[in-house]
Amino acid sequence: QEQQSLLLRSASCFPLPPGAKFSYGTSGFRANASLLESTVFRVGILAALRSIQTRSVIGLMITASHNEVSDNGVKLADPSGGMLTQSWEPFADSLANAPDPHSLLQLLDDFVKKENIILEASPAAEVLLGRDTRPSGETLLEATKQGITSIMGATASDMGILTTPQLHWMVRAKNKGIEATEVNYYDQILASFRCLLDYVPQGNSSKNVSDKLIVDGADGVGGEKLEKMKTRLGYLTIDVRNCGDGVLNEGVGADFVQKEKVVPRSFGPADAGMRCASLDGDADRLVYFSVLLNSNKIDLVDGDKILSLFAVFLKEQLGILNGPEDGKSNKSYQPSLGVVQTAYANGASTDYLKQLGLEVALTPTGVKYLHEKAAEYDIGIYFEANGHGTVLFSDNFLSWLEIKKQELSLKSKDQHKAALRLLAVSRLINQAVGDALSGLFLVEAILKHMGWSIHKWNELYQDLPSRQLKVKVVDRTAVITENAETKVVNPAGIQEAIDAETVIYPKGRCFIRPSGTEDVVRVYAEASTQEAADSLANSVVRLVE
Ligand code: NG1
Ligand code: ZN
Repeated sequence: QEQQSLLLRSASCFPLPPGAKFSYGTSGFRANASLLESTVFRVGILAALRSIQTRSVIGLMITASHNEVSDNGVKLADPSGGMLTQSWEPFADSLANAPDPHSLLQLLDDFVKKENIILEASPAAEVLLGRDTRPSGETLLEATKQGITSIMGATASDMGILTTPQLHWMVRAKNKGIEATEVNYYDQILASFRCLLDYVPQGNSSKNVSDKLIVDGADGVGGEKLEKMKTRLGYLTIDVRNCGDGVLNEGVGADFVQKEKVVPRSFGPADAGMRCASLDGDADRLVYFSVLLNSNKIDLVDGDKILSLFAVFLKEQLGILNGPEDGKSNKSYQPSLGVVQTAYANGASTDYLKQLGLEVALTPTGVKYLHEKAAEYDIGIYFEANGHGTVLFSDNFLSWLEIKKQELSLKSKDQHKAALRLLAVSRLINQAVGDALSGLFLVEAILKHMGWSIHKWNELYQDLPSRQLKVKVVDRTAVITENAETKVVNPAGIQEAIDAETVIYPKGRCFIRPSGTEDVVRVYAEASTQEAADSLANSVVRLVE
């Protein structure tokens, strides 16, 4: 009773804006910030319920990533640090769209019964809160706290301004009983980074890899955080630009750089040839690039190539670990290594990875699908072409490595080092979600290990020319796909028409899918020349219209 009146009272302070319709997509709820107070209040309630049900700490992040600064958004992190379970998404939708406090209460009542969530006798619930640098974040955070505390016994712990992956990392750590402050995050990343540097092969440590990295912080939270880590890097000097003085995501950031293939603001001809990286607004995406001579164009090193670099390195280390001296005892356990991509991965990257002898799995677009698939391997590497990705290590494999490490310390120096490197990678790279900062330090450590410049790295394979277009349609849900979005099953006949266009072009590949975040159907085409890729994409756009 007391609980009900508390909910009714607080809900009446956050009315639903007229005409608004919210949907919990692959990136949570997103909209113009002025529309979101009722949404974040309700997601606060949802987070408290999830915490009670799972008896764990839940994360709530306020961000709209690479969207313009006037937008904002909210998403939840589950106890493992991953995305909110898909089974709760429909309830999140109905909750966000409930027209008034009474219907909200009714929905909550029904859901709590259905899910067997016992509010009265429930243990304390805790929700960790984070937000990016958007000015609207402060007010939205207050509304969120009201939502959380309108469930009796639930507390909100405000972790301040964070990158999205930092919050996910904290949730994961806290639920494992590990200390989970921002400083712990930096300590863990930097300690494992330095460990990898300690084991760089001697022949390579002297190679001429530039000690300087220039980073575009997208005028968001990532640049700020990188500044805090900068002083503890040893050989590496990082020049952070777009660190918050300009407008967030405007002409800057990983999304801009990857889509436009030109230099972000504050970069120019003077940077030609340098190793550069770009983060997105909440620092969960990372791409590298180098500026072309006398031009504002760039050579893009995208998520596919970061994945390939990680794959080469990890495969090499597994090879050393399985070394000849230890052939017998190893037969009992062969760790599995797999990579996961989406249909947007450049075809040249997929060919390259297969040539390396790796198993390449394809999933639909959306981090939750990639992450889930990657978790099936002992070492699972996943990346979207846009730069979101990470490397997952299975608990089994990590325990085995710990034992192996002891064994090998007396036997083989090389194998021992490989074990130490793999353990360091598992601590450096974020196990909860794709993380631009931890990804950046792993890239830097591997380039140093290999003795590779950004150019050498970029030459692992050559990207096939590609074109991505979007078509505004009345109802994007009319397009239904299968086989990881590579084949259209509805409307009938479209796939045959796409195939008929595609065969005209050497190395042609093309698919369409409904966007999960915008009201459009996306068209992706690839072919042996840019003209051919453009032409294929345009023909298929005409088929969709
Ligand atoms: P949609 O709008 O479903 O294509 C976009 C990105 C995804 C992912 C999500 C979430 C492309 C082609 N799509 O999804 O990779 O990042 O946004 O933010 O880049
Ligand atoms: Zn992001």
